[in-house]
Amino acid sequence: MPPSPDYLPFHPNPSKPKFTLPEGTWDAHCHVFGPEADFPFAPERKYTPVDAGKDKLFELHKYLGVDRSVIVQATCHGADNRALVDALLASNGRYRGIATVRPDVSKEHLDELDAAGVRGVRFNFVKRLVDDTPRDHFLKIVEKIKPYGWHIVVYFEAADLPGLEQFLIDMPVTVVIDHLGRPDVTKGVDHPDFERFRKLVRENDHIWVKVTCPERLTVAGPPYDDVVAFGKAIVEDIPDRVIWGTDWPHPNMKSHVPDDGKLVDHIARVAPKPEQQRALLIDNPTRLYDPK
Ligand code: 0GY
Repeated sequence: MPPSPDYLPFHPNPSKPKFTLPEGTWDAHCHVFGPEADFPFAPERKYTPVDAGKDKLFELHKYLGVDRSVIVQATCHGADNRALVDALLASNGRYRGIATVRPDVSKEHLDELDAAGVRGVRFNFVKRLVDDTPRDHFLKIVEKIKPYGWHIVVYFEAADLPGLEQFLIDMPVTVVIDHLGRPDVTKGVDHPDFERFRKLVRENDHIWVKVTCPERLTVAGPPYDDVVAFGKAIVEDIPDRVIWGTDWPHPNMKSHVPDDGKLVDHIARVAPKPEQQRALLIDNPTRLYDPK
């Protein structure tokens, strides 16, 4: 499968952020893709990304002022976590990982992932990215990861929340929701759909939210004015259970190429207070990914 012709590569030279990231900042959502020559993409993938290996990621983090990071396994690598593990080992303990595993995953593989820095697994429910998967598949995985103290990261579109809500509430481990639950921002921040999402995360303290991806949620385009109120609402609702990330290298972006410097600047708009920034960028991800 050749690279998708309509999928834009990542920004070759992002701007320098105006917002200075505090020391100890975590980018809690980014990916490594290949390089394909070393780490081939999964045959079952729904898109072929542009190569975006660990060296490019480390370079970007240095440039932006990011100290620590969580690399999330993306669907294009399926359940082959080799590129992820390779990047984690090269980070000398500074980075953590979220893997993808199947229900028949062996204890040896889980041990290997844990030793490399993996702290959770991702369950993807976005229909354009994965085939429909029975709930039982996920429940078997949860039983296997529970003894490691890992959590799950879930990715879904807002329209699918009603069907998933009880599953998330019943999870016996921490749940981290990707990209603000992917609201339809054209409906406005006061729409009952987003109210329902807010209620879910307010009332269930095992549920965390990633305040990420204004570039995906926007309809207006940069500087993502139409997404600010959504991120701000969640930061205000659950200040101790939010984390931030770049989502570099931004797979499947078709409308525009996100400027990672500008994504850093977006933080100050959704978390204007210094104590909110500290929680979002340092204290919360440290508690989740490197507790003492
Ligand atoms: C993201 C978002 C996307 C892709 C994936 O696993 C993936 O392939 O997560 C997307 O296309 O919205 O988090 O990178």
